[in-house]
Amino acid sequence: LSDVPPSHPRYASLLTREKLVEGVERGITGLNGLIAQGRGEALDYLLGEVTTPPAEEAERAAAALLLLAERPVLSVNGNAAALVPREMVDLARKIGAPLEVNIFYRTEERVRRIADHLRSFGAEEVFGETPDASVPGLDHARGKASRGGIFDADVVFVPLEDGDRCEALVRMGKRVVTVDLNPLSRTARTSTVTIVDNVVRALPNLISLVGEMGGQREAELREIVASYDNRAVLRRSVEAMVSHLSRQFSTFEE
Ligand code: PTJ
Repeated sequence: LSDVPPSHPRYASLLTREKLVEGVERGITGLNGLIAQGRGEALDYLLGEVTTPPAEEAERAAAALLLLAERPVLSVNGNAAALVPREMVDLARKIGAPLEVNIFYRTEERVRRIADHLRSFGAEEVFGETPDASVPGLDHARGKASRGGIFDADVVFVPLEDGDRCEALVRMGKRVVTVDLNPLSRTARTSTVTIVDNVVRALPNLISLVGEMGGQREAELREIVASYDNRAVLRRSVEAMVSHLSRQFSTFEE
């Protein structure tokens, strides 16, 4: 990271910014991705920049859903490609899922660059460059999808997804897992499992959970999914933000 020492208190956050700037320079991340990251950072600050207990619970349910899925697909946009490319490829390999480049501000050039970027990390199956289907209810560019990929998936992992597109996937009968630092976003409220955590923490957590839970019996995984309540988890995520903020404030008052 240019000239910032690892001892800097905001090193992790600065490193994340740098990765996105590099993503923009390489034509992987859209300029809007920088704005989205700014919003994410502010929300992460409210959480205390840690994986909270409700986020951990969501990550466990997400791992169970992905392990149980018959046709899971991991969707990658410009922000995920810049921040967690290696982890997305690793998770895909661990659960035997393809990746699909699925971007909101679509240009064919950026789709190709993201796909190449994922392949440079060893991705074997990357959909998205030649979409041959569309998600009902979305305009042409936003709805592009691939048969064998997102279009046919039963479980879709879509970190940092737009609300409209998330709703459209749910309407198709898919189970949707998202990562979104905003517990109040439409995506957060619509998804089957919403992980309110930074994608840079959520991905490593998911990879270890999938490894850990891979040996569990199917009935146990089903029980984790059945007892999961996304609304309650979102409420606890909001409460985690509120209590973190008031704890922080009381340390100033002392
Ligand atoms: O590459 P593209 O064209 O697909 O564009 C990707 C972005 C993210 C720009 C696009 O999907 C977009 O505009 O997303 P939104 O509607 O801004 O939503 C992104 C959500 O992700 C917001 O609720 C942010 O708070 C949240 N977010 C941003 N950064 C992170 C995050 N959540 C988790 N980890 C982050 N690092």
